[in-house]
Amino acid sequence: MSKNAYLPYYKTAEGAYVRSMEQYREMHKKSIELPAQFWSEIAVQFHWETPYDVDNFCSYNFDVTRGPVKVKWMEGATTNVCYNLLDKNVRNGMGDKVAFYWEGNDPEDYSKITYKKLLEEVCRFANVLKSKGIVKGDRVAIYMPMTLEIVITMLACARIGAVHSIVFAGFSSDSLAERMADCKCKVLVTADSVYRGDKLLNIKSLCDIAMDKAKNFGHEIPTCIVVRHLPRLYRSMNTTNGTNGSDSDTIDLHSDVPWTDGRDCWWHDEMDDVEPACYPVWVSAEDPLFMLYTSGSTGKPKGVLHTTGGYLIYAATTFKYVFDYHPGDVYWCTADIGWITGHSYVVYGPLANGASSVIFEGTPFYPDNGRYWSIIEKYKVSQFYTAPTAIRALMKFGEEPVKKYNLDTLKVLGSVGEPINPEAWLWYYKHIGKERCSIADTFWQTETGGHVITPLPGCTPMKPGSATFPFFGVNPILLDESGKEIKGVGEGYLVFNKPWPGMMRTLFGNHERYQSVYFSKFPGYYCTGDGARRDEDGYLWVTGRVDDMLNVSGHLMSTAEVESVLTEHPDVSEAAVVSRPHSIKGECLYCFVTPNNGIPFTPKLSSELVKKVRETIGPFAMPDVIQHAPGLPKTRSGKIMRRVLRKVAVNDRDVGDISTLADEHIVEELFNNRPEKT
Ligand code: 6R9
Repeated sequence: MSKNAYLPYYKTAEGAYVRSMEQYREMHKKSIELPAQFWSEIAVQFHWETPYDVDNFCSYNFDVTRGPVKVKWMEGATTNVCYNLLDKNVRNGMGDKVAFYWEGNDPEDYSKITYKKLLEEVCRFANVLKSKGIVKGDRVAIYMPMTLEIVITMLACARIGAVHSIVFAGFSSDSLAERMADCKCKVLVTADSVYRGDKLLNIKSLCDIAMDKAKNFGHEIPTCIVVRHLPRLYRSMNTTNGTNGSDSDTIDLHSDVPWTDGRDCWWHDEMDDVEPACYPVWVSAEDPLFMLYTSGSTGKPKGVLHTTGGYLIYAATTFKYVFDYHPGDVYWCTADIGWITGHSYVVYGPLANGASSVIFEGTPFYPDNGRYWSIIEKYKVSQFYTAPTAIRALMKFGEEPVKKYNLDTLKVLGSVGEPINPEAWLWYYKHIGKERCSIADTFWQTETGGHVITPLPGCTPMKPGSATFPFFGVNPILLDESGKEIKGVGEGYLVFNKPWPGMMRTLFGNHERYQSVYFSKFPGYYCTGDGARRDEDGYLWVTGRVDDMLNVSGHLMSTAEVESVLTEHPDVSEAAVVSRPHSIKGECLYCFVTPNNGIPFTPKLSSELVKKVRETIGPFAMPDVIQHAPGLPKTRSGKIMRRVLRKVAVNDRDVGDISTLADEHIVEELFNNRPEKT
């Protein structure tokens, strides 16, 4: 093993599900060679109303030249995901166990819900949906903050076989309208307003605009159900901050919310007089469970469709092994439920394992920069799952905010969303995990449904920045441009040649596009669109989207590689690198750099960075431009929108659609900050 590998903390502690690389390799081998046997031994823990047939467990075709692409698991079996997440756990004596600790934006605002209570609420809301005419197969759009009601809505859909389509409650009204019209939802479930930090967002007004706009796309939404979240917030804002809503007693909250009679109704009114029991609808293993839009670099967003049986067993199994979740642990994933990470690892995976988790509504910076660490202490969190962008943002404030809290309960630290640069990895490992926690750098996508490349905490020696090895059932392959397999050490397109249970089945209403986006580049393979490198120990290093590659004077390199060098500098908080056309080199490097809090951007810093890249990667990688970036254009899930940076680099203001950015103003600022005035 390479001297750079970090040993997992479980190496010395008994009790992990997978305790050695030998055991991992054996299990992985079985999952690839005997998938039906491997997965049916897992599926047996769940309830199947009509049993699956082990001899016809999985069928698929990945090769477009041989007919339509298809992926099917446990076809013919019937089940209900909600039943498996709630009824089954309640029946097994876990009714009084806490399913979720809810922590509001304001630290004074918190509550919890047990499995039994959650089941009752879900049944109630399933009955509400039924009363609105929702039946199996209908789509329900959800645009909600991180509340317990969003979970209740998802599971109520699953209970009656309806398909939820969540749109992250930070997307613009245009994005919401387009997605609602595309999935032709019959109901929209939302909330009146929400506070993010100290900013009040009027969600319902935005939904009204979106519902109007959807009509322009030819789709009218007959019903909108609204959670009254605002009074809860006014109440809490009063206790901590006298300037916010201090007149809340005198405000008529109902009349403050824009309302269309006949279409809009309050959640609490509807929930008042419905039965707390609802018989689950048994659906086929291949019936849809949910759809979730993910943006493509071109064209309309893609409605990724996940089905029932395979997704259930995959979300459950990845959650159990990747976080090594044991009864008694408290797990916390900071992702918004509006992203796939929230679907699989706030809701479906944890509940399928009978876990207790934290749901957090707020931001890491409110009321101060220690909020994440205070929540870990408060709930005695044992597994914590967040994104590199959050880690880097918090690193900026140094160790002081961390030191105030007791983080001794932590065992596993997860990372997701983009490659984690070694600098951030090491900070996470040292200052949050105190060098005794395992880090799970989980590579996956909306399309994969669950983790596909990830270390396992009990066994995988870690290397900072590497997602390491495939999860069970996943067979990663690297291909070169001509489609030839790269065996051993090398870098290429990351693809898979066989399905795992949790992968997407189609793009909603557009199987053609599904085939052309994911299966046409290399017939016979699912193409992730990411590049990866395999090192001499067989470790996989995901280098980022293939369209984020740079070719400088014939040297191919990934933007992630250069960014990782830049962020190693002690004064740098974040960096993003794009390529710019160059008359001699073909392409050159244009770097955007955000210094740490309080550190000025100086010519000295700039030349140190140029030198550092040159020395670490090589003279060919020497950046042509280092530009000061007070902030980077990020989507609301934290991914850097590099196509915007490429426009800044060439001073082309035709930046295209930037509605999915968390802060659109930063784009103008970057144009104004260009060091070259041409
Ligand atoms: C789960 C999620 C998917 C894209 C993916 C890749 C990047 C995610 C990563 C990672 C390197 C990791 N990505 N996790 N890259 N290491 N651990 O983020 O889904 O929003 O669909 O994004 O994110 O580029 O292709 P999604």
